Amino acid sequence: MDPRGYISLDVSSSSYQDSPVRSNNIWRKWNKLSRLQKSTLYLLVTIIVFIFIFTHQQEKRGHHITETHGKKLADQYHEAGGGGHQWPPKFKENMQDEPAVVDKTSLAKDNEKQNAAEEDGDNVSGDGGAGDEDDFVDNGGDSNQAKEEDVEIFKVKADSLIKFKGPQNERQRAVVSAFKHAWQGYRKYAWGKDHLKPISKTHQTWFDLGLTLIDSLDTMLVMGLKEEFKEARDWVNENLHFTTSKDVNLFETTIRVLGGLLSAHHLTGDTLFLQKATELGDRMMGAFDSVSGIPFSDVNLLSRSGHAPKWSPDSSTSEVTTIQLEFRDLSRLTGNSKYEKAVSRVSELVHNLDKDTGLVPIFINANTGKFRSHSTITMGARGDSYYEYLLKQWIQTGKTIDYLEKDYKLAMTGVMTKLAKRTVPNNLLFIGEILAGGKEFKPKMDELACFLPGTMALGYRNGMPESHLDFAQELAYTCYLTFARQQTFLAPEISYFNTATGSTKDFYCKPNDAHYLLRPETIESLWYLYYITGNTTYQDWGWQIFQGIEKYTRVGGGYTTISNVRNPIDTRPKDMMESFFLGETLKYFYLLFADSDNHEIDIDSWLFNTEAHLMPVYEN
Ligand code: DMJ
Repeated sequence: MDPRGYISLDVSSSSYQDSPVRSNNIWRKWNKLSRLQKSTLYLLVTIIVFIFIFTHQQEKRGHHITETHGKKLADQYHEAGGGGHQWPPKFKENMQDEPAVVDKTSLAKDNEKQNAAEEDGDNVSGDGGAGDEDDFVDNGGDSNQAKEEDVEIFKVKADSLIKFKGPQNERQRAVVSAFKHAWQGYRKYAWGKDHLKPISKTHQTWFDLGLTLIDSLDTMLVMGLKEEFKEARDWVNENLHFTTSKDVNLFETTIRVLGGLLSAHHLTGDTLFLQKATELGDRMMGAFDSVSGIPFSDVNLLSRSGHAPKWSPDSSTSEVTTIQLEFRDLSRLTGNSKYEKAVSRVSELVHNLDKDTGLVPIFINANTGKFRSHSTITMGARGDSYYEYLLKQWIQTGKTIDYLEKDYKLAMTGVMTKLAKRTVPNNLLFIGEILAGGKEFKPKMDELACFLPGTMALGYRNGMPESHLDFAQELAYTCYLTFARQQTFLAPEISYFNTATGSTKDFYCKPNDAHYLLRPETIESLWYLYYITGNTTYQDWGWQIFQGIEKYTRVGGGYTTISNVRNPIDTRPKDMMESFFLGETLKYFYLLFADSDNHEIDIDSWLFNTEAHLMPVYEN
């Protein structure tokens, strides 16, 4: 014992050098210690060890507490309808003004684990039958199956919600007022139904999925119509169910409903839309259960089984190749890769089929996986959006899938060399069709084909040759003229072009093709061209067409398709307002009329699906 009353441990002479001499010294000193000194040292060491173990335990318990708390939050979130797939819940529940940074990295990581569990035969999404409540059950414990290095990370280019300002000029205000008129009619006479019949003031049912309401959701957001949007959102929450035994068209339901819901989710962060989109996506997966992997055109949402349409054994080529943006986006939002895998396979199968300079016949068989030989090649109905989605898929995936770019480029060469011709007398550019396996050229162009200038301009924006932009501008002019040369300033569904020497008229339309269905394609192309070139002539052309729509299609109950664009005093209204009029036509008008310094949607970060619903561009 130290005379000063302390237990003194003299370690000052200890050397830090590791030598036998040093060990002997320590041992000698230890032996010199009294029993009390030794016991005190034992006690000290024991206390240090105890403190170490205790601290470590606390740390572990801390993690456990966080996990339990997290699980509770997840449960509450799920009970509140938040969608158990999204843990942690990074998305905002409702439309809010400040931007939300969406952490899709952690979302994808979490859900990739679910994929691993599913692939191991543990199907947590409960595909077993109709109305399966387990579709949104949190995957909970099975998550440790995924290896960190297997996780694929998908990042979007845009990292925040867009703040839409509402109309900024007279033309935009006129479009919003048109939208409100259409919406009021729909709200009053056809609420929650597929389409408004604005003259008889009743409704039309196609798939019974509230098509007009869902097609309109993101248009209302773009136009800043918050009140209307909120009411529609409530309808989706309370009334959008997919449990009726109804055959729906896979393509139409995907581009309008799945696309509309995903877009509303992207623009608001509201998980309700993603929850509904996921349920719909799950119910449509049965369409892919064919021998070849090419989907059937129809699927029953209750039984989840797919089948060919009643009128043909085949699916349309454009339909099976125009579902990829939406299903891929759904996979990346939910982290469940099954949707993307199914549609990527379709694209790959079509990629591997023989084509004429990249051009595809319009029918394909779901069982054989082959094109119907000798079917028509066209940029119009049943062919159109195959080409559009080659380009847009390539952009969507950060330009990482080479065959999409190659197929698109080759197809555009095919368009320019095989389908494009010029009229007599004015040398106007148009695109016709190839019939009977290449034996016949038909100088006929659908209004639907007028999407092509917009797509080619977008391609140019993304690195395609300047000749594509030149081609797009010329073709857009012809499309514009199909409107401008009618007294109603509205285009017919189909135009025929004269190429024979001595012709006095560039194009004409047949009585049976003289209807205008409120279609958007030309307006869509004008918008892309205005955005990309800055040329305000495209706005002026659009404004003229808008006047035609106001004058000849507006009726008390909304807007109607008409049977005859050729005679202003005998337009023969058809009593039908198509959902794409609100989803596409009015949206593209509104965007087209934006002032040049006020493009609210950055087209390098966002894509429009073929129904004008917004999908983010991913970096890979
Ligand atoms: C829309 O449903 C889509 O744009 C589709 O790609 C083609 N047809 C209509 C609009 O005309």
